[in-house]
Amino acid sequence: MTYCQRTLEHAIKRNPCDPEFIQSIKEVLGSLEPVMDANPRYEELGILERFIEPERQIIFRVSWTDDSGKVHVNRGFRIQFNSTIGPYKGGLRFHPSVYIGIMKFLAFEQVLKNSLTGLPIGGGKGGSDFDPKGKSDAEVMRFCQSFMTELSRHIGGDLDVPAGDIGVGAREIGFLYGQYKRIKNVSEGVLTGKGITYGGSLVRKEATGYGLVYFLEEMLKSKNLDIKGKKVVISGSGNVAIHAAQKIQQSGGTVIAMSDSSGYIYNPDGINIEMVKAGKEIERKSIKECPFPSKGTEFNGSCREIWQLKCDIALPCATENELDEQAAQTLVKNGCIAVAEGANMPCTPGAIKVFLKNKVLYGPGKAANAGGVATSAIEMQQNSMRMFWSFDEVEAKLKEIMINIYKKSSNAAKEYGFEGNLMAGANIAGFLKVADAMIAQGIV
Ligand code: NDP
Ligand code: 2IT
Repeated sequence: MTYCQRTLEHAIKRNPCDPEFIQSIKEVLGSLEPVMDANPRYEELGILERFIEPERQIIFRVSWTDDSGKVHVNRGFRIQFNSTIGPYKGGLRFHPSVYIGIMKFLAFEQVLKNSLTGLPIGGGKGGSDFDPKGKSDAEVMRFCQSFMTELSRHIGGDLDVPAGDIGVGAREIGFLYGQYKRIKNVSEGVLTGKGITYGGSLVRKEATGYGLVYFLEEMLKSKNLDIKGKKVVISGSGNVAIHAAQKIQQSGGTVIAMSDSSGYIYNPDGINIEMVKAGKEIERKSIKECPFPSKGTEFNGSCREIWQLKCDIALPCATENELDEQAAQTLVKNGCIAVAEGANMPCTPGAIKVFLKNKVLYGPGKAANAGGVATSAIEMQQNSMRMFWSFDEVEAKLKEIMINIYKKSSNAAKEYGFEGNLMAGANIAGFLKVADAMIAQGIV
């Protein structure tokens, strides 16, 4: 058995109830065989065993009262996975499906993603099984205040800097930040995705979706293609999906479908993204309830069937394992040329195999969606300097970072015998920076 295989066995034994975490470890270790062969020091120094073990895992009770005075108890998490190259950094997810296994997989992915950005940020993730859907603003505020009362003991501008993820947007970040400041009595960049009036950065809101499209452009360029005239299917209709859709339109593509957990909307001539944005982001409705003023827009009540639509490009931007092997085969059969992941781990291992086998351009989430956290790091830079950069300045930095991530992933793939496989390249490039810094810092 190789070092990577032994490490996987070890991980499975130690995390028997965390399938998503094992899935993400397995994918990464699958790319690292040639790296371990080329440098036996990694094994001598136990790098992989250390790399897959979170530095710290925090689980806490979050009690809060609803508007009728009834008491509720949720579970809060923060996984501080790896701080070798900088403070822990990564989002908070509020969704009923949250449990420790999802938190660990997201934090593990974040370590590699943050390394790829080239910026000094370590990896972490957190959240709660609290469901913000259907709650009043006052209930969300009380929950956020209770959550932060405990979390504030464990985070800080130079220690651990959370941000948003599923179910955590501008409203939640505002409530969380207000409570942190009240408890700690300091104004520091302890969260990113803050409002523009109190330390937020321009472009952070748009960054994951825009960055995804910049990455996609690089993927297409490698085959002398571009976005103009392409039909694009995007799953999800949250922060990532909406801004990816906007950028696709600006680049001359047509977004023919978007979804949420209630189903998907489809219009072969292009859907009205501003209406989706208004309905989902401002009115907090489900996509089923959004008005569809553009003629010919249809609704289908099964969100997973979105991949059956014929398209040139697919951008999964909702959640993990939302695109399986069968969906991948349908996309290939329908002539899809590129898939770039806005979500974290949205394609199952079976789906990825289908894409690679059929030479569909495939952009893995840890590279393709890194624009969000990269712009978070740019927000941290501005906070540390007490500066505020213009939209154009931040967007130019984001674009450069995405192009560099593409180059790093593509070059690492080539160097280690995986030419054309951006997943392997992203895993290798992300790993090498952290692993070498771990070696420099001794056995810790
Ligand atoms: P949002 O909460 O803004 O939107 C999430 C979207 O995905 C909604 O349309 C939601 O539908 C849908 N969705 C969520 N869970 C499910 C599910 N189990 N089944 C079907 N649909 C689902 O989150 P984001 O846009 O921020 O996040 C989307 C993805 O992108 C996540 O994987 C996240 O980890 C990843 N990501 C986010 C970044 C960011 O900066 N925000 C950065 C990098 C990655 P509904 O409204 O019906 O619940
Ligand atoms: O998955 C992710 O990269 C995010 N949710 C963004 C993390 C961040 O700290 O901006």
